[in-house]
Amino acid sequence: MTIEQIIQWIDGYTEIYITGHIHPDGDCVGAAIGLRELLLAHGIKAKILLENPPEVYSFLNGYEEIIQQNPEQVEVLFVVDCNDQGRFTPFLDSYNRARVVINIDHHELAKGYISDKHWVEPEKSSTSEMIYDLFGEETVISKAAADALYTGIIFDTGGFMHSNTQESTMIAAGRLMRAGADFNFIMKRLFHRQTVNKLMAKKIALQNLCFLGGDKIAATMISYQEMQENHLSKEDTEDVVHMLAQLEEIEAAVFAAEFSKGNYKLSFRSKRHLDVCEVAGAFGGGGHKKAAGASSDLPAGELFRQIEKEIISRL
Ligand SMILES: [Mn+2]
Repeated sequence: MTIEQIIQWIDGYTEIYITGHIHPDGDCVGAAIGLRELLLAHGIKAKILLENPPEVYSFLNGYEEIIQQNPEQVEVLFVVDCNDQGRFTPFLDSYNRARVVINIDHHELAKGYISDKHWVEPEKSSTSEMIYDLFGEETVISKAAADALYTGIIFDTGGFMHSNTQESTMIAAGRLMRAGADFNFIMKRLFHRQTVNKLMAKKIALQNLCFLGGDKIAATMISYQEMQENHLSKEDTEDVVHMLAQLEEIEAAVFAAEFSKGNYKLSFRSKRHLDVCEVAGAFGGGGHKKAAGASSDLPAGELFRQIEKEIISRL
């Protein structure tokens, strides 16, 4: 894919927006800001639509201009890092009204998801790495784009730790560093920023920890009531599944977070061969082989019994 091709797709349109998935993460925010900067380098102005972009990304140049409501007029809607129209519900209205929907993602598109144009590369570490590729050799990478794309890459690779990290990822990171990405600041901000609330989330998760499937699965949850009582946000809980996935003895880690009453956001991690994307698929979700997510309205006890069954049948 080239930026010239994408520019052809949007030729003649002026109301251009970029959105991503609900609960936007580092790759989603990074890819959106990076794409906005790339379009700007080609004289095209685009605006970003994301619901509740996490405060941890507020250092990125462009964060302040993120819009949270559907705009009056949308002609082109870029959708980054999101493979399913069920995952950008706040902006479904913009999706329905856009003349051209362009999907850019490193997840396989979900069945039934309709976009006018799509560019999908499942072997890429992150959508941000794909946007980096679009810059090509000729386009100058602004500092804003470098910080944003670096953020997206290290978010999705866990700081170059996950197996999705490739030679191309490191080359991209090196060039982003040369373009001025604040690499050590970003790494510390994303992965080594402890807060009392994050520690409380881990404490509750450890209190609720149990082992399922003959101790092959480490599972925990944080209930809606625990979220409320401890004033925890979704961001405060994001280290929990990683903490469990560090356990040497297990095959899978599962974290169920009841962010809204009666609905559990599920995070799955695989240690070795288990494909948790398939497990998440059994609950209507998806993701990658080693990291996936879903959501469920089942009561906690029943939910964990089903999760155990789905995982054990695949081990
Ligand atoms: Mn991603």
